[in-house]
Amino acid sequence: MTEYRAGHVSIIGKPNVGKSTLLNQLIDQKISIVSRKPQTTRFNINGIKNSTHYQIIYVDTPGLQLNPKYSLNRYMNKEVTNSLVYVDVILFVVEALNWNKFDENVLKILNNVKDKKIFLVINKIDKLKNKDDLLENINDISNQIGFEEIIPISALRRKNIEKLESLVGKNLPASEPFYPREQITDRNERFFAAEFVREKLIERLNKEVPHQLSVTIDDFKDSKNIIHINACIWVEKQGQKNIVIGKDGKVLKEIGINARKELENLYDKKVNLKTWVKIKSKWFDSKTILKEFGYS
Ligand SMILES: Nc1nc2c(ncn2[C@@H]2O[C@H](COP(=O)(O)OP(=O)(O)OP(=O)(O)O)[C@@H](O)[C@H]2O)c(=O)[nH]1
Ligand SMILES: [Mg+2]
Repeated sequence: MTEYRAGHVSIIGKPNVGKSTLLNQLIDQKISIVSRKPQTTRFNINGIKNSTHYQIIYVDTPGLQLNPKYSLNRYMNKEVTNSLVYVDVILFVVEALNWNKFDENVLKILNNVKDKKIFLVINKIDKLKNKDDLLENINDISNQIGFEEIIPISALRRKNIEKLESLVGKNLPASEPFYPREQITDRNERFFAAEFVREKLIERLNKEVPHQLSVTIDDFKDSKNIIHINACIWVEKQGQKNIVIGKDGKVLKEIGINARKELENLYDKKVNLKTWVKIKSKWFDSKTILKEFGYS
């Protein structure tokens, strides 16, 4: 009889390489927000995948930043290093043919990790024009550290996702499952409400504003046929508040509609989402406010 295996698997890498896209594909459900802009993920999120022979708990982490400037950025980096302590396998995600000092920075941390299996996951291979270039790239990277496995994938196009899962499964220790089989994440519904509103904000706004936004859920009432959610969008300055609201409230309305649609999909229930925009100066550099906003 095959022994049942279970364990934790951290997904780490520099910002924007596709870690959250990969997590969502690995568990066949969108729980981690994704965007074209770097520094989208701010919290570790567990995504749980069950099969007959194993339970894999993937931990999506924020993109590791070089020289984090504010308390928020330091918190995000800490989330990454915290995850490395308790996991069995680490997926080091890089983007094909796009190795730079930010990857070097991740590698530096991995060089200090002991007794963990590290996979090199080369993502976005769908973007490659000449696949032969990849071989050279793999050689360059794999000379720097002993990887248990090296696997090229496309998270977006689901290329090699099943193969990656089966390699991960084989490398987990024999163990009882950590979570009930029907559970897919450790995060609650409130968390997703805040995150999906934030995703729609990142999508809609220009590059600068999203880093200075946070979302909290003031009220979450799950009644029989509908969920009522009050979300507060925190910005840093009046100018940003004006941008988020838009002329005649158009931008905020659009964000609200898009977030509601995704949440209705996720909860499989009708959602009534109300949003407010409030200002808190320098919130991202105050440990006290960060705690109030859920960064703890
Ligand atoms: N072409 C291509 N694009 C991808 C692939 N995987 C992810 N992307 C895109 O890359 C961008 C970043 O994806 P995310 O999943 O948010 O990246 P991340 O590593 O979680 O980013 P942070 O949370 O900011 O660290 C998005 O626009 C994705 O659609 C892939 O396999 N191929
Ligand atoms: Mg992410």
